Amino acid sequence: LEPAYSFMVRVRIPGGVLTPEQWLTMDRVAHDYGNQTLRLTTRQTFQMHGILKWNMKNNMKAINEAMMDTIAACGDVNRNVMNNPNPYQSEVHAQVQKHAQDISDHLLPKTRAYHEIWLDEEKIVDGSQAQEEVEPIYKELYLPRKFKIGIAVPPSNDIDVFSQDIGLIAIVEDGELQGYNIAVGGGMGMTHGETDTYPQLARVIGFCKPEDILEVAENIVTIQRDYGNRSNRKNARFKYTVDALGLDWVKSELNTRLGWNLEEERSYHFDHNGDRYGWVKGTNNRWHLTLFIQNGRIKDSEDYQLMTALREIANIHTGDFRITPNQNVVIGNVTSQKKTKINELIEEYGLSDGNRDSALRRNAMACVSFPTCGLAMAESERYLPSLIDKLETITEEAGLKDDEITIRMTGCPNGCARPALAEIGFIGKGPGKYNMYMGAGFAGERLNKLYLENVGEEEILQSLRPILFEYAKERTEGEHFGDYVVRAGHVKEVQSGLDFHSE
Ligand code: SRM
Ligand code: SF4
Repeated sequence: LEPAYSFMVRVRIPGGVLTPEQWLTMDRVAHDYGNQTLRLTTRQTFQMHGILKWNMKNNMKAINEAMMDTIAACGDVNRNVMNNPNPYQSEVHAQVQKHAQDISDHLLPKTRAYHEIWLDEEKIVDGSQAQEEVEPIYKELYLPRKFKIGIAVPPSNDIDVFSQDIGLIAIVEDGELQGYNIAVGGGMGMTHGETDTYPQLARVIGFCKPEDILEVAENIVTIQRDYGNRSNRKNARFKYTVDALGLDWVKSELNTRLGWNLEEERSYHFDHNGDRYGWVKGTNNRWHLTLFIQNGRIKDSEDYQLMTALREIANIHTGDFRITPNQNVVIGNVTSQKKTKINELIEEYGLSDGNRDSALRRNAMACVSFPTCGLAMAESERYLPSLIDKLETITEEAGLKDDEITIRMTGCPNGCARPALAEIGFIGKGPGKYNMYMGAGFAGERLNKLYLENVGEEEILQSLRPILFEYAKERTEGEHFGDYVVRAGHVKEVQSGLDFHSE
């Protein structure tokens, strides 16, 4: 008898945009084959947990029949391409979304192995033919490590553009997309106790026109393919290649490979890296509603029928769904007529558009961690909500109820909820113990710094309480928490990942 091995499946959805029919498919397969929950991820897609080995093939087929797949959602290739769901500027969004989709398609491995294994496509049996299956971009060895690309549309940095291997910043002038600033060498992962591993910010090296974006992305990927560290996996991400060879070298190598030079970077400004909740009207007279989904977990519980509610919305919705980079969902492109019906469902099920939750909670994210993540050292998704309950009591007392402070927690230093870019970050060390970091920029433009090591809940609350009260009293007009704790000297400002571990 074979043991009941169970798997996690991650879907590829560039920019997180899907149709109501696709939403309904995901809902159905989660019930038929998964653990009756869906998990929205920090890279704008779905994960499903608990799929038994003998259900895997049917599960994959059902996803593919709905015109989605799981190709390159994991592995040493380019991962799900992120894009700002941008309900405010729908026309630009459509263009940028197309670029996210094109980059994703262009960098997709060309092998048919996936189709042979999961979709019963006929196998290539002839040896000579098999040898001919060459990956045009990845070649024989693929990349040294995973690779991530995201597009931000200022003023929103919701995709955390500086955490990406390639971060693209859309430059929009007079409502027209001019092109992209190109940032390289960001990433979040590190290993506790190994200071040659660190989170790093991507840095802008230039600008290119929209029509050149595929060529630029491909050539950056091939630089990492050719120069990335293949002997030490812990230093194999592109950020280490960039730091080892230098930004100037990367830029000049890229220009050489392109045969033309990137233009000077254009100016841009980010306001925030979180989501903006509630209804907004887009430029196309359609409405967009961003709903708050705590830590991206979609499930039904006795007092909150979230999964059922979203299914009912999908049943009547004629627009699209957009998974956000902060694990939330936008019900997008809603007509005025459908808006009334959707509002009725929101009321009936008591769904939260963020305004029913505190400013602290709607700016918080946790990675999956226990019980499904094999790399977890401490709780995250299951624990952060109760820590926020306690922090809310403090922020209310301090008069900070409506103040937005970003909090992110991960169960280990891999950084899946991008904790090094949170004004208050918690990174799991062991059961009930976290390293606590403070001082990142509210717009995701600065990393945070270690404040306390290996602390439990009591120490976390005891140490944050006076700082939050002090912040409420001492802050200057509009000053964010992350900026304040740096100014007040609680933590040193981190200019680059190379300073992340310094005293
Ligand atoms: Fe992640 C590995 C979950 C976004 C850095 N990540 C994992 C695995 C697959 C654990 C494993 O390898 O066995 C986790 C599955 C847990 C589970 O039970 O479901 C996992 N990562 C997630 C998700 C679901 C977290 C979430 O709460 O949403 C995110 C899925 C993204 C997606 O849809 O593609 C997720 N992971 C990230 C991000 C954030 C991002 O990409 O914007 C990061 C940091 C950014 C970066 O890559 O630098 C991230 N995950 C990692 C790493 C460390 C990589 C490194 O450079 O060291 C690992 C471990 C590894 O690769 O060896 C990892
Ligand atoms: Fe797992 Fe660590 Fe990623 Fe959390 S940060 S999901 S614990 S790998």
